[in-house]
Amino acid sequence: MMPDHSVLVIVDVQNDFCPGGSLAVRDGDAIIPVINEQTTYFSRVIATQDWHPEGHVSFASSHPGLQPFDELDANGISQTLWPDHCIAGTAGARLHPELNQAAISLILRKGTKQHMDSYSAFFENDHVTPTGLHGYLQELRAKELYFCGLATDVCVFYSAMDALQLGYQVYLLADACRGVDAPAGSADRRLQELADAGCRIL
Ligand code: VGL
Ligand code: ZN
Repeated sequence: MMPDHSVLVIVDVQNDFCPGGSLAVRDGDAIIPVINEQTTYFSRVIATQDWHPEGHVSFASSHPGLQPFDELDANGISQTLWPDHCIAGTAGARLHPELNQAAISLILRKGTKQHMDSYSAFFENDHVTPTGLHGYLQELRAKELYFCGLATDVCVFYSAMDALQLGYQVYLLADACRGVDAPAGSADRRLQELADAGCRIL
């Protein structure tokens, strides 16, 4: 059993990021048994959900003439455009049904504002506006954070990077993550960036 100050953070294991979803990550659902096993070792497990309003700034469909994976300058913040995904309250936004939700004590929803995206579990994409997760973890005296989930090169990456910056000891459970990896090789580069910044890849 892991000590009480170690927390498992499950990032965005939602239907839309799994096969059949609107922004499916290849083999995204293959990590679920691995994550479920990990939950048995932690006394505290939290999860995040990407949770967007309809017409969200990150949706290509909100920008006539632009396509998914195009880039946009949204009020000074560079924004990759995606297919519509994880619309609040829809089936695509639900946690995957095979994920062991019984183990999860907090679910944090992010990306809820129309005009700003939030890849990280800690800060919105202005890198300033907090989600509240750091305050929650501080009150619990959490010191070590173990990250897993989807997608390695987007929300897991930005969450783990912010966690390092905030002073946590950060681990990434590589077998319990999958990346969008477009272009191919970008997920591995992100892992290397995390390792260089002090994240331990397990
Ligand atoms: C994510 C793209 C857009 C993620 C969220 O959870 O990694 N990726 N929104
Ligand atoms: Zn999103």
